[in-house]
Amino acid sequence: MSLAPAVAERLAVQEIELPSWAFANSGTRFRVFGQPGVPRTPQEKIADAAQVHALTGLAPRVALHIPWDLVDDFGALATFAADHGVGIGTINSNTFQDDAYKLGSLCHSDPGVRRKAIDHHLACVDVMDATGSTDLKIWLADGTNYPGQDDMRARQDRLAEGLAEIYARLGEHQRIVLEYKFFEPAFYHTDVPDWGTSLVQCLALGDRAVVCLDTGHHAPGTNIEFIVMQLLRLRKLGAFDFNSRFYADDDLIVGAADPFQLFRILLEVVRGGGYGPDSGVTFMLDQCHNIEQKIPGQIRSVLNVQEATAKALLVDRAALDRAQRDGDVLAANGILMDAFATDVRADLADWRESRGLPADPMAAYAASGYQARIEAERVGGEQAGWGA
Ligand code: AOS
Ligand code: ZN
Ligand code: ZN
Repeated sequence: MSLAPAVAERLAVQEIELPSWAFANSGTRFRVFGQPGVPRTPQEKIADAAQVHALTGLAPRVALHIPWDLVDDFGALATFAADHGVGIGTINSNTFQDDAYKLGSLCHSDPGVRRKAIDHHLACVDVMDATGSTDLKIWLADGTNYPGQDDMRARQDRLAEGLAEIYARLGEHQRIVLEYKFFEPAFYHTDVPDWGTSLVQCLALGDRAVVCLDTGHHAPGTNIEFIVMQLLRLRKLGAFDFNSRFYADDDLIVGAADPFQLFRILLEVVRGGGYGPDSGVTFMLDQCHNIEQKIPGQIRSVLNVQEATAKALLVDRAALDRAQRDGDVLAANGILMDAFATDVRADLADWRESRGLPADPMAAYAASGYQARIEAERVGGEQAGWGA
């Protein structure tokens, strides 16, 4: 069996952004295990990401994190990326690692801290201007640990004010992508805990403010595909941070914990018009490879997204519509399960070969000698966030 031409064509437009921090050392709060050959500079992270794209054809952009990827000349960094066959994707801000942000950033009760946080975001838009990036991703660690610690309502108002100033600085082609997360690092309340809060803040800003859904940011048992459906219905889904979780915000390889959930999410993406470069929905990974090798970890991740997408595209829509109209519960469910149970791996290998890509990108990377080269050449790679 081979993929229907329509499915093969749609797979060809898939683009998944890689996070620069996935290539750096990372760990838990207990230990960061260093790995040989990890990048020492933003340029080296981009070079590693370019390997993933060269072997899979799926990852044409690298998302940066400011200040982790700070350089003097971002225009030159974009040129460096282009020379390596990739572009600069989403710019991720960081208002969680400075002492000033202990009690929050855009929501902080001190106007001086809020000013610092707003200015940081304005500087991130400068980076977007210099690199051609169109998305400013805002994830806030803001929240409180104890009831009464701060006024939740006032914090929401301060957030709206700060976001409005940042939004006003955006160019016509640029967007704010506001991420939510139900807990951590704050444990009593979080200022953007859920898609509803992100949505109302985005609605107040305007058309170029959209929600980012990180698949690891929900309580266990949450029906994430329902959220995907609703945000697409409202044209307010702007981006995914894909990863897997078993317990909390585990940032594990996407599709590793629950491939069926990933399939169900992608079904709603396809159903709701969220698939493809013109859909307004950016696919990004937000992962850390704490114990596994990083470049193969990213290769596995984009392949997992592609595999789930292929299965979602396989669903016989006409038959499904019919079964749903007829109220045929088992037939409708069976149509989905048939697509999910289809083993598309050999077809995807053929698909890759037909496009001049290696049939098995994992094996091709292992055979490429790249890993041995970076291990020999790079000494002193740092932890994500504290390098560069
Ligand atoms: C944090 O939990 C979020 O997922 C963010 O997307 C964050 O910016 C990312 O993990 C890198 O720090
Ligand atoms: Zn995220
Ligand atoms: Zn997260």
